Amino acid sequence: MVALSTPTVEQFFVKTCKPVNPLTCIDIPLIDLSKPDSKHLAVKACQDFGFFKVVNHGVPMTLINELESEAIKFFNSPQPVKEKAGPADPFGYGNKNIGRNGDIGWVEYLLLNTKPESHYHKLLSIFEEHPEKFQSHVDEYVTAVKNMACDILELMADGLKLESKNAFSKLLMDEQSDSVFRLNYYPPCPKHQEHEINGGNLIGFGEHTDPQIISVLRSNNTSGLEICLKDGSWVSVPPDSESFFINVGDSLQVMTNGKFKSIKHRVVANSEKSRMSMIYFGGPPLNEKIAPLASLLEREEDSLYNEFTWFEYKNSAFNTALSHNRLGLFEKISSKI
Ligand code: GA4
Repeated sequence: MVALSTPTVEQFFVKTCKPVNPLTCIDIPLIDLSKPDSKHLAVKACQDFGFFKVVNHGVPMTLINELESEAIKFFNSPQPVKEKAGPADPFGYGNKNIGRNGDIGWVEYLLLNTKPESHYHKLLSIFEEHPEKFQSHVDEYVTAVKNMACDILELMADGLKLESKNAFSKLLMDEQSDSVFRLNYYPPCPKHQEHEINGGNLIGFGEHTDPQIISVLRSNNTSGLEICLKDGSWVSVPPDSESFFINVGDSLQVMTNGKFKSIKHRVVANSEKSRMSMIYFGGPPLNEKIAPLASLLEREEDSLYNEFTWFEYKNSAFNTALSHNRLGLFEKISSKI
């Protein structure tokens, strides 16, 4: 059990990584969902990076903007009002403390269960005036983004030539799918002298991979998101409020026997502008067995992972620190030699 005390500014510096500047420049893979050739590009992006940007996604900007402005209104409300919706374990409002293992970041957030109506009691205390409006925008947004995530997962399955196109998407479509929706608000961080001296940045959300199958992120136009390339260098992702960014999660890496990469990413805080992001984490039902798909194992190729249920993985993941290599525990010994 970790005691939660108020963190000092020094604790937020990125200490563990190579200097952040100058960042490597790469072109983030771009998938246009209106183009038929996108399945090959999506597969390549998942193999090379585990990350890509999506345009022509069909999610209405009005819905995105409405939800964003309601969320901003919430994060700008007085601290005691926000605290009424905390703590964020397992769901609710969180401030600087992330997870249960002592991680901190320059971030405030709302963690919500995606099952419709499941938050109504907590939302009642946050949105004293119109909780139902916020709830219905969350439900509508989550449904739209989940549908897009399923289209993308079907595109991937098609690109991988799987017989069942819904091998991945059926896990999100299942009524018991254990998915999560997160609103992250990164207030402008204090300018700090050390900031200039050691070239470090205040950390908004520390480096980690996402445990689920797929993550769908949308942010405002404030930068901060960085992804880690295979050579360990960090790349800043130019924000684009009209597009979505997709991450491969640990569970999809396992189902593809490591062909798709679960990407390490983080968010650095910005001293000029606030950053607001909304992320849908598409997860399988708790009792779902996660293992490499038999049809994806090439002849004589060994499975790299021991089978686990999502419940087992989630339990183990939630007891680790953010930057922990969570999949390591489930790798087959033979594949480590
Ligand atoms: C990362 C992805 C999602 O934001 C999240 C996070 C969760 C949390 O904030 O409680 C975790 C983190 C995330 C992985 C390791 C554990 C659990 C914080 C943490 C230290 C909601 C999730 O599913 O896993």
